[in-house]
Amino acid sequence: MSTKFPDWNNLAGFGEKVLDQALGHVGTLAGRMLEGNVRLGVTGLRRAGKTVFVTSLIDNLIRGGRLPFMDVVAGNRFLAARLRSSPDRSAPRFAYEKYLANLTAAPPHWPAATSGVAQLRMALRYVPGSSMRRSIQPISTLNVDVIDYPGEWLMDLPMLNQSFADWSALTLELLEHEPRRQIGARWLHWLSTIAPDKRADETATKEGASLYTDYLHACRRSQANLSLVQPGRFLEPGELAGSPVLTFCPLPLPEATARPGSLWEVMSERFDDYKHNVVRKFFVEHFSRLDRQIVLVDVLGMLNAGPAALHDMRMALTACLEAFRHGRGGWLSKLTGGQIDKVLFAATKADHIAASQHGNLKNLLDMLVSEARNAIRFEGATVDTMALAAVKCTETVTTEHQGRKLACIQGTPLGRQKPTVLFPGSIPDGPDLFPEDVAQPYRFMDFEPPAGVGRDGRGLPNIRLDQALNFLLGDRLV
Ligand SMILES: Nc1nc2c(ncn2[C@@H]2O[C@H](COP(=O)(O)OP(=O)(O)OP(=O)(O)O)[C@@H](O)[C@H]2O)c(=O)[nH]1
Ligand SMILES: [Mg+2]
Repeated sequence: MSTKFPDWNNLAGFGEKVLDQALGHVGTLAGRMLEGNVRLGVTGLRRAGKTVFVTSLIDNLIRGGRLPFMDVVAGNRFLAARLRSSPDRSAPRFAYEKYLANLTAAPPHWPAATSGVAQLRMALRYVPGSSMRRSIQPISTLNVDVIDYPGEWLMDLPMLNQSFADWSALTLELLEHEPRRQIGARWLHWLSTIAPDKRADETATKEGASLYTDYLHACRRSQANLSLVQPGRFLEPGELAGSPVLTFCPLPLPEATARPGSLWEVMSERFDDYKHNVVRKFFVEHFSRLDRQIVLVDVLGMLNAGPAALHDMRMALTACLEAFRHGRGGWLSKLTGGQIDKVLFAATKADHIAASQHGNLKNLLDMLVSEARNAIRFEGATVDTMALAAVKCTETVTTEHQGRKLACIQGTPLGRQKPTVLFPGSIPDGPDLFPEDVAQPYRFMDFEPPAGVGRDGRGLPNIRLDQALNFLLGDRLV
């Protein structure tokens, strides 16, 4: 039997390989450890443009050809973006591929309305900006979890700090004014037929909740396009559709103390159940874990709907913004940890107006969120506002009318086949938005996505998406 001596040269080579591999592993591990994570919340009331915004954000990051003002792109440091599977299974995946297919189909169409929360993870690869960071890790990764959820759910937040009696009184006060009084006439009539301190009967309880839900839907469908609609899950039930937890409504305070088993007590218990098992659950599972937030606002739709809509949207935004206002140090921080440190309010669909009007659109949004903005800043978060379009469907063109130059837009109005040039109207630069002598001062139109959009492979055309992303993620891509 011959004894084989080890080949020391080879062994040394083998040792080197092992060392290389080990170092490689350490490198990968260090890389993983150095990977950043950021959870970005995208919210807004129904039809604000959340689905289209998230689709365009993902598409533009993957293709990277239409984000010139993102610092990481401008500095030639952005390498690529990829979709990744999310380690978090608490929400369904955002159906990016389906929505992009809708937008880029022939003919293109907008994605259908969505409900509930959806999320998606992307990994962004980039070269760090500082040489020190580059020497530790030449290529860095930022994992971005995008979480799309209805603004209606956010509006429920103030309920957590209210009793059933407080909430009922506030809600009933709103119904003392038009247009709500008329919209809620059937439910108000039902209220006049019941006695909250009398024994609850399940049929009456269901009838009250159902009439109240109809009232909320009618508020939103109304000409005034009312935004302040609570509880949010009555309109956007998500997975709770048909659940008994949604069977309650506000009641007038009974004169005598409500007895056990009374309608007041039953409704009050269900309200508490809703607060604890629905509102609190959403805040703990999703909202509390967000780092950054964009709130999309359809300011132009609100202008079309008139002064009642403006007033209501302001109240709705104030209710939504409670979440950020008490994010640090307040009662909510005990629940959420309050870690959102950047909030962007964005007026969507800026392509519905000429580019020269974008400044006024931004100013109007500033005015709508001014109170909350200061309060959020006071809590330590950075806040900004901007006018943007996730998918740009028009071009600004200048035409002449009776010797005057007019800033018009060219695009295909919703439901039509051919592009046309039209004057969309303008937004005043002051607070006098609804002059008394004009019945309907605004008629901003909706547009079809442009034919062939996305085919150039550069990412969906947009307005200021890069600036929005720079504000929301730029400091994490340095
Ligand atoms: N021109 C234009 N229209 C837009 C844009 N974003 C949204 N829209 C319009 O707004 C509609 C609603 O957009 P969505 O993204 O579905 O809105 P959402 O907030 O997800 O709505 P829900 O799913 O109902 O809550 C679309 O069908 C388009 O008509 C945009 O950037 N430009
Ligand atoms: Mg949607």
